[in-house]
Amino acid sequence: ALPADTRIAVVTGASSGIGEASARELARQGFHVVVGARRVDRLEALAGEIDGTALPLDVTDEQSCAEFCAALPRLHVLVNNAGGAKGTTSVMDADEDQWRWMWETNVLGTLRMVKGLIPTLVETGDGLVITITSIAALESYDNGSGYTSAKHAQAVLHRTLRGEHLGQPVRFTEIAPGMVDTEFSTVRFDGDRERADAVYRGLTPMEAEDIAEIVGFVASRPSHVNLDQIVVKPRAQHSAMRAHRD
Ligand code: 8X3
Repeated sequence: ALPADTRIAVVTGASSGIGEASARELARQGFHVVVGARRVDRLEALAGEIDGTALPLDVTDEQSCAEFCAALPRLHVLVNNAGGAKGTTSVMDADEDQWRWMWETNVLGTLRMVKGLIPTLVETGDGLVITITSIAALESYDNGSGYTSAKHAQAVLHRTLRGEHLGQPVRFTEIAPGMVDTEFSTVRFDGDRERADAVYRGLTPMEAEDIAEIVGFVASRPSHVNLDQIVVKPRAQHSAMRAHRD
């Protein structure tokens, strides 16, 4: 059972990276954090450390989302963090399975979680939805269309909610990071560490904690303040395709 007198936060994709760091940050701020992800071992270890609750969650699975959401009678903060990229190919060489995975995790995953949890956030009386998009939600780049299109769609879904809930006690913040050194590139390149490491070579990327601190800042603003959109990159990154490397 969830503690009765503590504010509750949900973080999806919480088994590593930005999700895990955000869960730790929200716990530090006094939230009881319900962490969701597929990798239950890592989730349970994390929940133990932050005195939170681990619940299995696969955002690509409707049933899994429904069961997860049903376990939350009240909620203050939802962090839509689950997502990712698979592959880098031109549109002409697009792999439909990779596209399906990216649209399922980033777009439909977010859709399922907001449909499942916004009623609870509103009913609780002071809700906040933070969606972690990407600078890929703001730019297009060669060989990235499966990911950039999914991130654009996820961001537009998120921004639409802001208008559709105007007048209700729920806030909406989009955080769009550039390069963060997490499992992101290892997943994108299917476990190829060499290629993944090359993404961050010669520059200092952001760390998951850099984004988690922003999540914490957003979650600690007073209820009448809505940070709509935060774009954040390493100093050495100008845009998705242009970075300075030593
Ligand atoms: C990923 C952003 O800059 O690593 O979401 O392509 S970047």
